[in-house]
Amino acid sequence: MKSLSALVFILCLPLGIFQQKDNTYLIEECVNNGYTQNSCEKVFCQPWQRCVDGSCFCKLPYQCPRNGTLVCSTEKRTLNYCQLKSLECQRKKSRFMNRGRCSSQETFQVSLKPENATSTGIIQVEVNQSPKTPVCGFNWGMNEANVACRHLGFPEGADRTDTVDPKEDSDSLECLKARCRGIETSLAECTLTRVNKTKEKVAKVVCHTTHRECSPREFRCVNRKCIPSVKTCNGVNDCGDLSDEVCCKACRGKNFHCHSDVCIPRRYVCDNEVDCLTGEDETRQECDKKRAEGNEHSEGTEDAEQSMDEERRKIKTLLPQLQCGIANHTVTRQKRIVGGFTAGKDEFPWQVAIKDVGTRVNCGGVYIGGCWVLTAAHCVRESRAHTYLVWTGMLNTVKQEDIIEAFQVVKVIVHEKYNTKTYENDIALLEMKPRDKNQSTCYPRDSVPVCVPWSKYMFKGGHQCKVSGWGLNEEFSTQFGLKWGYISLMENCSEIYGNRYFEGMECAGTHDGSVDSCKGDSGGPLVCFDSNNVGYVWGVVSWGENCGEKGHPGVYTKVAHYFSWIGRHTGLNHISRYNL
Ligand code: 4AZ
Repeated sequence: MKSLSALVFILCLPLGIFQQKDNTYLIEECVNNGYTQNSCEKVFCQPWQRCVDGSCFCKLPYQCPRNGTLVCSTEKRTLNYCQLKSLECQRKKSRFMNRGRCSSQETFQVSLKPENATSTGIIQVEVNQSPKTPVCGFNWGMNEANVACRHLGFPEGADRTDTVDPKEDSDSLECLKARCRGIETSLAECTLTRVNKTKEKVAKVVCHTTHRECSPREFRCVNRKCIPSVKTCNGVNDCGDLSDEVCCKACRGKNFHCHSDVCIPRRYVCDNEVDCLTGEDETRQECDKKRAEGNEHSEGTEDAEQSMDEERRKIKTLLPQLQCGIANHTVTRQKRIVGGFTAGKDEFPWQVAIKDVGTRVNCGGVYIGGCWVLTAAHCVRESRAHTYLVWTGMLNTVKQEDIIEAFQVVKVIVHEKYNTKTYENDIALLEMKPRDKNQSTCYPRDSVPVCVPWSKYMFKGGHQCKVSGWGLNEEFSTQFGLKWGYISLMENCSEIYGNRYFEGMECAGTHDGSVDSCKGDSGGPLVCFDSNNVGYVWGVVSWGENCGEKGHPGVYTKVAHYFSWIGRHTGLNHISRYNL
């Protein structure tokens, strides 16, 4: 007996430690940041919200698209769905009641059974004075339970779901099948289908009321609920605030892992709505893969029009989107930046050259829209604004092609914390002067703005991106034609450059140093492409230990780190690709 218990002890000990931390799925440093469904560095905001400094904030109703389905609020006001959600988002009491204009008959009430229950019981719905109907136990999951609890006034949602035998509820011959996305605040926003209840179980919830310590085998949600650790990274929003799905190394089961380390359910893949920040859930490749697996999840589409989810998607498509990051991808494979290729026309339509009076072009820059150019702080001085010219539409610095335009610079904004010794915050904005006096914007011909990344989670180590510029090549000779090359993002910059590496910097290069930026490329762009080939300026060429040396990648200013800084100066509307 003694030896057996010792054996059990030995077997259980490592298992216990393993389960306690659950390092297989969760990323601890990320969990510590407390990300939720409101963290736009991880997920898209709702269409009635917008992203400011990494969090989703409520829009004002007038910022909603005008057309859209009219709905009725619990306060009996007729407005469109986005307007209603924006009002509700701002913590006004009113919420969704039904589709269509308000009329006198409509009601929608949710209650618990037994009547004296406060937070636990069977869910009953009363639509338009019809008798109270229980919700079916079929497909009753955490998404639905969280919505039901929110509806009942428990903002954190449910602790558990449960189903009970119909025997306990003999007075109803029907039940309502509920299907929610999980972000709704009222059961009326979900798809509700009335079905004959023969042997069906009915839905029961335990709504979250008091906070408690979580056990070692539980995950503590940001909203302080405890959920079993095995339910993290499973594509289901068990927490109700999504905090169990946004810091995942990998996803359980067949659920989909976004580059931003968010797990989304398999059924969101190839559903015509982009869920991952960089669009990888809607690529041809993923759609083909899903089709090959067969349509296991075809149910739920037939009555989708009843839920407000479809309307939410429609609103998304009606929101304006910034046109940025689209280039020609005709690869001109002409030999030989260091170890790169010569660029063809329209391949880098955001690349600009910055020319100081009386000197050659010695810095690059990148057009981000409006009259704004992003460059390195070490390339410019605020006091010399009037001496700079921004050349756009240029490929060759000696051939004076007629596509080239020169813009004067009205303002240079160098980052307030730029350090000339350490190159910390090596970033600056140039405001060009519109050539036409009557115009307030610049529209450089043959130029396309690059998109500005709003989240540091959009691209990560190993991703191949394009760096471009007129800097020195591998023979250290001056280049006249624009050169470019593929380099990979690296996450071990602090190991390479030690105390010379600071937050807001990023290393990128090739393992053998064969492709690199060099003197003269400074201020120019390192552009990463998302799954739809939309380009984002991930880095600005800043510094490095020599050029093209193995083990010494180039160092770039990490643009995502400065998104708010850029937005503060240019106006967020100029640089936000989504949710204007
Ligand atoms: C420079 O001197 C410079 N290899 C730019 C980039 C790199 C090194 C030096 C990165 O402007």
